[in-house]
Amino acid sequence: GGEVENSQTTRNIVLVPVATIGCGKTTVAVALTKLFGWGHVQNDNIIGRRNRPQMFAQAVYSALGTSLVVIADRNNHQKRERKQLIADVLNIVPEVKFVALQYVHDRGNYDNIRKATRERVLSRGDNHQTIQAGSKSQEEIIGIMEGFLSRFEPVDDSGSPDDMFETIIDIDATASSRDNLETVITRLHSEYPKLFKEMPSADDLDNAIEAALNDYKPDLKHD
Ligand code: IDP
Repeated sequence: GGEVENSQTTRNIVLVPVATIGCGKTTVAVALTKLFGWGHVQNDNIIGRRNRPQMFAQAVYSALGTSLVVIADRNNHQKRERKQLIADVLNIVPEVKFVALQYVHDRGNYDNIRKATRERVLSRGDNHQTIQAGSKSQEEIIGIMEGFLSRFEPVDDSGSPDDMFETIIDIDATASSRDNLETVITRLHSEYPKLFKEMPSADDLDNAIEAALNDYKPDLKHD
């Protein structure tokens, strides 16, 4: 949609992180829920083994019933996952707008991304929704992380499915979650001003990230 349409948007927005393990997407998602009361769907909200991708999309749809904005918190690092999520949500509710939160993965920057994400996950990995660090060796964890890195497909809005994103917000995977939270909020505010009543202060952002880092108790699904 165009500018006028966007400036009137107040609901039915799905934020779709595009990331690998340890980028900080859950931390930013939790901070956003603390600041704005938005919905947050994680894979570990999904019970059972069958049809998990469809159930994830269903949970996103359900959360839209009570929240203006819902964060679809999984890696969505391949086009196949993004296509499934977008198609399944649109199938239930056609008027949703999708916004990518892309943790940029330029191949030339992989060593810096490895350094940042490993440091975060290996120091606090017991609490990770995808990796239970305590029960795995460092090598196994690094192996799982490398799998996500090698499969990562950048958002490419010149074709399907990424041309379905109305807005693409690029995020620095090596930056702090505090800075990335600000990047996301600033850009959302410029695209969808009606989403916000009062903008949070710098202190509010600090506090939301600190609380997100402290609260952190997800669980251990592998998808
Ligand atoms: P992910 O959802 O992208 O895999 P998170 O689970 O949010 O990433 O973060 C991975 C780990 O790094 C968590 O233990 C989290 O508490 C920690 N973390 C996230 N952001 C920061 C940061 O800015 N500084 C230090 N640690 C962070």
